[in-house]
Amino acid sequence: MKSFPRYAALILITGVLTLGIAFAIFGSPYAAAQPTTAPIPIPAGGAPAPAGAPAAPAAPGGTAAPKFWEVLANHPIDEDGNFWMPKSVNLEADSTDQMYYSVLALSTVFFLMILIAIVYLVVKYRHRPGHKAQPSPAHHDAMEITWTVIPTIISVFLFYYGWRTYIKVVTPPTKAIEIQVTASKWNWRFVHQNGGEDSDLHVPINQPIRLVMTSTDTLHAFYAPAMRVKQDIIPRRYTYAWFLPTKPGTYRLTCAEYCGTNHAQMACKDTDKDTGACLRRAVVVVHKSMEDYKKYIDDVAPAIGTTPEEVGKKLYDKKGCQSCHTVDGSARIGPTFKGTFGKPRQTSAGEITVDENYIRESLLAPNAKTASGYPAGTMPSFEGQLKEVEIEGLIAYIKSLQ
Ligand code: HEC
Ligand SMILES: [Cu+2]
Repeated sequence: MKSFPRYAALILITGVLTLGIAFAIFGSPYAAAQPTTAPIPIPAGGAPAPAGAPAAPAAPGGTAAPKFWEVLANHPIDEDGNFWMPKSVNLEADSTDQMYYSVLALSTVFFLMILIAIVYLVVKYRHRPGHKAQPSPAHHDAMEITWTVIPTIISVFLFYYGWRTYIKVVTPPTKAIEIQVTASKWNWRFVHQNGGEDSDLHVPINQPIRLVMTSTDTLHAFYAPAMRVKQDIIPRRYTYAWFLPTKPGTYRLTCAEYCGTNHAQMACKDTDKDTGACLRRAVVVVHKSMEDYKKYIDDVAPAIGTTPEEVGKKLYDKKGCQSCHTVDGSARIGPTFKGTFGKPRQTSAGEITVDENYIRESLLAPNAKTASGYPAGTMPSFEGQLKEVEIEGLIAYIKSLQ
């Protein structure tokens, strides 16, 4: 085996044979793409709250008792795992994990083999008195064929396995529970099939979940480590991700594409007043049953029959106002909403009074008058994103915060 063409031929033949055998045993990589789980359709249209429904029971302290899904979302992260990564709770990611651990094991074995050989040979053939350097043999056919054929088989098999896994990951099932995802600076918006929306992602167990994602501003990325899903989100374009959750719980959800100041705190729910650190980030909640998921989406369905103030309070959370504003009097990137209504405010257009018209203008054309002492051009325009009743709701909510 002295010539290059012979080596090339050896690698080619071994490679093609390995690939052929992999196809014969495991089938086409594309065949694995369609998940077998039957999807459950979600009924369209949210259940409106009955007119005159009694208010939620008040907890001691005057605040409404948290809903079951709020309790789940506020629950500490449930992920367990090992030194390498959190345990996968996505059925479709198991093959990815197997691949990862196989490659890790293979690399370890080869690393140790080579390392031991090097140490052994360095010691054995070290320079010492009475020993002369000897010319090394130029070729050893059996050895060269061995170290060509075995690595070729391993690499081609890994290639096949990776191909198959990749196809599975990038081909979302056409029938799945579909959730629209809009990423923005700095919020997540998950809209369910009944129109219900939230900045946490809630999904049922044992169902394929398909995310249809876009961004309103810059690049973001959806990353749920326990689901092994990481996908860029691109403005003016849809990208997809999908997973099949297998274990109820509360899991991490982060943005994995640097998108500005609050990148690490997209849809932060609770900020430490002193340090500004985020105390509760957005999460993925896997509900223990389809019934619980349905109850949840009914709860977050577009509100009919709630007071404008309640609508505004909900929107404050859902539209991500809380990533720049507060309701407790402390300033964030933007002014607090507490105690501002009816008060004078210095703006780029002189002193004005914070009233309904000013709030409306701030929502739809935020740059018309910029509050002095705050960065201009930071407040996003919600033009086209808020219904009339929602603008009213936000105004009513800000008004109520005296
Ligand atoms: C990306 C950060 C950001 C987000 C998100 C955001 N705002 Fe603002 N907002 C600002 C900044 C900064 C200002 C002050 C500068 C200005 O007036 O443009 C401001 C100003 C305002 C004002 C004028 C307040 C005053 O006292 O002068 C109102 C009202 C307002 N925002 C409402 C909202 C509402 C309601 C939402 C959610 C639907 C929201 N904002 C989301 C950054 C943000
Ligand atoms: Cu982001």
